[in-house]
Amino acid sequence: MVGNFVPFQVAQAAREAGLLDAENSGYIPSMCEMCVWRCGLLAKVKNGRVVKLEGNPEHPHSNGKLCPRGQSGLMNTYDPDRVLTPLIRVGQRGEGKFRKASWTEALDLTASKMLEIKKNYGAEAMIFSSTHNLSQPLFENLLYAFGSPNYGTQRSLCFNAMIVSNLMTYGMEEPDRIYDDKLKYVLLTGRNLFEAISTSETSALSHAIDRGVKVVYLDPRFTKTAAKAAEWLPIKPGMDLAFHLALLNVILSEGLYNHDFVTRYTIGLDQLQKEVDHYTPAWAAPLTGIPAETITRIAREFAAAAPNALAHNGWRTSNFVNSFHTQRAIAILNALVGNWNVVMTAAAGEGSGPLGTLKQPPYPRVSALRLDGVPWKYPLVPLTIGVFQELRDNIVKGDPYQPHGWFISRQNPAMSLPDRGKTFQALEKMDFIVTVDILMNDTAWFSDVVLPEASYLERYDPLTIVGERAYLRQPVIEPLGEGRSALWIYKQLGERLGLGDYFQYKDEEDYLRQQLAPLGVSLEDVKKKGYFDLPKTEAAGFSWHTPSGKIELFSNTLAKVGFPGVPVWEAPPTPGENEFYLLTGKVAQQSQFGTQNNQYLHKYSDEPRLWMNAKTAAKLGMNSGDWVEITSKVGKAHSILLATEAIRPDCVYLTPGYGHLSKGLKTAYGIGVSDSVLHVTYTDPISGSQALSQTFVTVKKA
Ligand SMILES: Nc1nc2c(c(=O)[nH]1)N[C@H]1C(S)=C(S)[C@@H](COP(=O)(O)OP(=O)(O)OC[C@H]3O[C@@H](n4cnc5c(=O)[nH]c(N)nc54)[C@H](O)[C@@H]3O)O[C@H]1N2
Ligand SMILES: Nc1nc2c(c(=O)[nH]1)N[C@H]1C(S)=C(S)[C@@H](COP(=O)(O)OP(=O)(O)OC[C@H]3O[C@@H](n4cnc5c(=O)[nH]c(N)nc54)[C@H](O)[C@@H]3O)O[C@H]1N2
Ligand code: SF4
Ligand SMILES: [Mo]
Repeated sequence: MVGNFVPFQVAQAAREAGLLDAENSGYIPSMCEMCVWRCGLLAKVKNGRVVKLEGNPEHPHSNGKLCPRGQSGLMNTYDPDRVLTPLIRVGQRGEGKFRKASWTEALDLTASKMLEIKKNYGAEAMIFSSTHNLSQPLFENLLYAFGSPNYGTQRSLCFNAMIVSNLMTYGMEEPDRIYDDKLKYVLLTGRNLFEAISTSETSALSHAIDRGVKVVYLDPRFTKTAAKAAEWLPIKPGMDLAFHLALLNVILSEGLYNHDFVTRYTIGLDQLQKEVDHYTPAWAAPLTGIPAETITRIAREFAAAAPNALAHNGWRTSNFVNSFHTQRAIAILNALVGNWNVVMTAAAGEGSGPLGTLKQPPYPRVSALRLDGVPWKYPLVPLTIGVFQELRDNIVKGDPYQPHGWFISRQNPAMSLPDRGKTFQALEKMDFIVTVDILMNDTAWFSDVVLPEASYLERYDPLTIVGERAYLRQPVIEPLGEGRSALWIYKQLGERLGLGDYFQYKDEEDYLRQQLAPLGVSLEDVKKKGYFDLPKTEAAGFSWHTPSGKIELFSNTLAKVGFPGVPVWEAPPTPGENEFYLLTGKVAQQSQFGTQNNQYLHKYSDEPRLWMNAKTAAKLGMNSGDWVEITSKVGKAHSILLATEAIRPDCVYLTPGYGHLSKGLKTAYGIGVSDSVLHVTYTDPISGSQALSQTFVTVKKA
C-alpha cells in the first residue's frame, strides 16, 4: 500500500545505522512542520509503517519533546481531505469545482499562464507569496529569476516591529535568549509562551519558573502564561509603549543602568535621556491602567536583577501602529542594563552557513516598483520582509500598476491577512491564481490550479542549520498520492519558464549532495542520524552591525529618513463608547490557519467563542452561550459568547484560524468565525507591521 512504507533508501540507511531492525521497526529522524519552529522528530516505525512521532533529543528545538501539534503530525499526512493530485478549476472561482489533472498538464498550464502575464504586463504583474519554510529559497529563486519584485510574506503580520527595531538598535534581526541558571527576572510583553509555543523556549521558561525566576507578564488577557507568571499586569492594549518608556525613565533618572556597558557599547544616551525625562510612572499610570508604584517597583526589580534580567521582545508584535517604538523601548531596556551575552546573545538561528550553494546565473535586474511600498514608502523594511497587507491593498487599487497573477505557496492569505473581504477583492482582480499546499485551504479554494506538495513526512527539503549542526528533513513514508516535494515542483516550473539554469540539480538527493559537497559529508551518513556536526569555527567576537558599530540608543538611520531617533510616545487610537478592542492570539492546540482540519487536534480544541469580561457581559445583558453579532468598520461576524474574568472589560478576544471558507476542509468547515473578517488594515509607518489589536468592534445579541 502506498503512503505507508518507508522509502527504500531511507530504510536502508536507518537499518545500517541500527535505527531500524530486520523487521523495519525502530525510529527514523526527521523534522516537524506543524509550525515554523521545526523541531527535530523521531518517526516511530513498525514493520515499515509510521505509527507515532516523538521528539528528537538531538535537536535543540525539541530537546526530545514535541508539542501537541507535533505529536498530531501523523494526521497532517493521513488527513482524508489531503489534495493528492494536481487540480484545475472547472467551476466559477470560489465554487470549489475542480478536476484532477496530471502534473504535466497542471505545470504546463501554470507556466503558460505565467509567461502570458509576463508578456502582456511585465514580470511585475505576477505576485508571489509564501510563509517561512525550508523550501522557500527555491520559491524565491523562482520569483527572482522570473523577474518580479512583488513578494508577500507573513512577516508584516507577525514580527516586523520586532525585527526592524532590533535592526535599528543592534543591527540584527532577533537575538537569542539564554535561560540558564543565572537568569533571575523575565518581563514578557504579550509573549504567551505557554500557548504560542516554541517547544524549547516554552520548556526553558517553565524550568526557569520552577527554579524561582520571577516572570512579569503584560497581557490584557489572563492566558496560560499569565497563570504561571508571578505577576500578571492586564495592561490596556497599545499602552505597552507608555509602560516601557516609564521603565526607561526610572532606570535612567535613578541611575540604575549599567554605566560601564552603556559607555563602552552604546551611543545616544543623552538624546534618550532627554526624551524619556517626560515619561514618568505617574504619566504612564492612567494610560496603562498600571499604578505608578508598580511601574517604579518593576523598573527597580529589573535593574536589580540585571544583567540576569530579560525583557522579552515578543514574537508576534503586530499589535498597534506604535509597536515599532514599543519594540525599540524593549530593545533599549535590555541594552541599558547590559544583559548582552548574559541573557541575550547573537542568534545562532537557522540558515545555510557553510553548506554548498548551487550554481546559477545572476537574477535579472528589476526596475518596477514593489507594490508593497518597500523601500519607496517603507525605507527601513528589509526587502525579504515586505509589507504584505499593503501589497494586497495596492492590488485592489491597481496602484502603481495592476497585477494579474498570484502564486501562493504554503500560506493561507485568504485567512491570515486582515480584512478578508479586501483579500477577496484582490484575488478577484487576478487572471490566474496558483497555490501549492497539501490541503484545499481557503486560498486554494479560490485558485485556478492547486499543486499538491508531498507532506513533511513524505519528502525531502533543503538542509538547514541550527546552531552547530545541519539537520535533514527526509521522507519517513512513501507519498500517499501524487504529492511532490517543493524541490521537484519549482525545478519543473523553472524549466518550463525557461529558467532551468536556476535549478541545477537532478533530483532532491542531488540537491542535498551539492549542499554537502564542500563539507565532505555523505548523504547516506546524514540520513542515518538526521543531522551532522558542522566544522568548529573560532568563536568570533560579536560586533554590532549598526552604522556606528555600537548599540544605537539613538539611531541616525531612523532620523535620516524622518523618524524619531529615540523611542517617543505615540498615543494609539482608543475605542469609542460601546466599542471594544478586538484581541487575537494563538492557542496551544492549533497553528495559525492551517491545522484546524487535523482530526487529532480537532478533538482537543474547544469550539472558539468570543471572550468578553463577565461584568461587561452582565451589564449588556449577555450570558455565556448566547449568540452575538460582532461588528467592525469592515465586517460582521457571529459567535457564541464566553463571559469570563480572564479579560479586561474593554476588550474582547477571538481565537484565530477558524471560520474557514473552503468546503474542502471537511473537519474544520463551519466551525467558528474568522477574526480576519473583522480586522481593519492599519500599518505601522516605520516597520510596516499590521496592527492587529487596533480594530474596535461593537457586540450585540444576535
Ligand atoms: N500553539 C501555537 N504556537 C505558536 C503558533 C501557533 O499558531 N500555535 N504560532 C507561532 C508564531 S508564527 C508566532 S508569531 C508566535 C506568536 O506568539 P505570541 O507572540 O505569544 O503571539 P500571540 O499568541 O499572537 O499573542 C500573544 C498575546 O498578545 C496579547 N495582546 C494583544 N494585544 C496586546 C497589547 O496591546 N499588549 C499586550 N501586552 N498584549 C497584547 C494577546 O491577548 C495574546 O494573548 O507563536 C508561535 N507559536
Ligand atoms: N487574525 C489573525 N491574523 C494573523 C495572526 C493572528 O494571530 N490572528 N497571526 C499572524 C502570524 S503571527 C502569522 S505567522 C501568519 C500566518 O499565516 P500564514 O502566513 O497564512 O501561514 P499558515 O497559516 O501557517 O499557512 C498555512 C498553510 O500552509 C499549509 N501547509 C501546511 N503544511 C504544508 C506543507 O508541508 N506544504 C505546503 N505547501 N503547505 C503546507 C496549510 O495547509 C495552510 O494552508 O498569520 C498572521 N495573521
Ligand atoms: S513547536 Fe510543536 S508544532 Fe512546532 S515544530 Fe515543534 S513540535 Fe512541531
Ligand atoms: Mo508568526
